[in-house]
Amino acid sequence: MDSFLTITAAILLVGSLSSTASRQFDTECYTANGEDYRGCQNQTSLLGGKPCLFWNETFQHPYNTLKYPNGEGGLGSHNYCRNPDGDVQPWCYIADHEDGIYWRYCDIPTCQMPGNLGCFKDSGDPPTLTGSSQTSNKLTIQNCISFCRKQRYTLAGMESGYACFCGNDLDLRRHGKAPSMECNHVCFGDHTQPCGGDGWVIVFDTRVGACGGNYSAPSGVVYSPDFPDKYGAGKVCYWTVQVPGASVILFNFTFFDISDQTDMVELLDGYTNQVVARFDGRTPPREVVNVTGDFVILYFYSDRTNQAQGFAVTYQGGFTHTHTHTHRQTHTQTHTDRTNQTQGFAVTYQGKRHVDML
Ligand SMILES: [Ca+2]
Repeated sequence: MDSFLTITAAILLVGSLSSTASRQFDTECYTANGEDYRGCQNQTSLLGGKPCLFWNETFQHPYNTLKYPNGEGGLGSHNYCRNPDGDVQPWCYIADHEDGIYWRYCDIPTCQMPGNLGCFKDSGDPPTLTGSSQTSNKLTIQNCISFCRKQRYTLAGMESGYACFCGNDLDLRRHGKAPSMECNHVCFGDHTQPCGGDGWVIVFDTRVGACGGNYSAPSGVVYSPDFPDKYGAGKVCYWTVQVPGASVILFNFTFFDISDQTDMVELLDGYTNQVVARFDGRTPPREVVNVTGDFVILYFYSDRTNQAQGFAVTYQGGFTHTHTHTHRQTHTQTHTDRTNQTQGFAVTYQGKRHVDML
């Protein structure tokens, strides 16, 4: 826990030093179905939702802490929404039964993977996304994204579990965002993924799950090839992350599922091609990786056997020279911490303020 707090403090410090990095990744979920959600929403929706039952009291149901005593699926002595069974979104048991249903999905505004742009009304005439389309009884989020990406569309939308629409532009004012629950019909090709609803389209950025790309924004997220599907066999992918003016780039693997040690992710110095860090099924990332400089290459390789879901990695450039807006006392403090930080993760910032920000 100490090292986790330390890392978090370091990220926050770098974040606060950066004048241009936006906080675009306030999400608590990096998977499409929120299986990684570990937040604290304990009702089915924030407005007028039903209260969730405690997982250590739901012994009459299949998911409870007696059956899963070691925190599997994020269960514990709490009543927070979770997705322990690979459903399309987090859910919880509720006290009242309606038509024999004793559980409900949770609409969690803070749980939306980067690249999922949201759920939108589709009246069909004209469709919300006006490019190519196809239908498939094997539809998954990624095979729709790939279909659209190959035709150079920037957006891919899934509807009713089997329809895929492509487009380049989404008029948010005209189409108005809907709660995630409207878009949680299962994908016909993968029942753990949400693929829109009847008259509702779930829209993704087609960069999600691409094999390679170039990133230059101050912060961003890179997903493994084919995410949220399993990565394919025999993949060799390179992404460049070049943040002009950054003195350091931090990489945080928010999701990591690689099942063997022949598949791997590496971070290389973009100028020297030296490997800075290497991770595989046996050596998963355990802390934030801090790469000095402004240019990093992310590399992924998979062999022919044992595919898994892959990874989500966020990056954040650090700009050590931009502290003109900080107050003098803070300035001295950040300067000291920054010096420590470039030597690794030696920052021990134990202020409660940072804990609260978690
Ligand atoms: Ca493999």
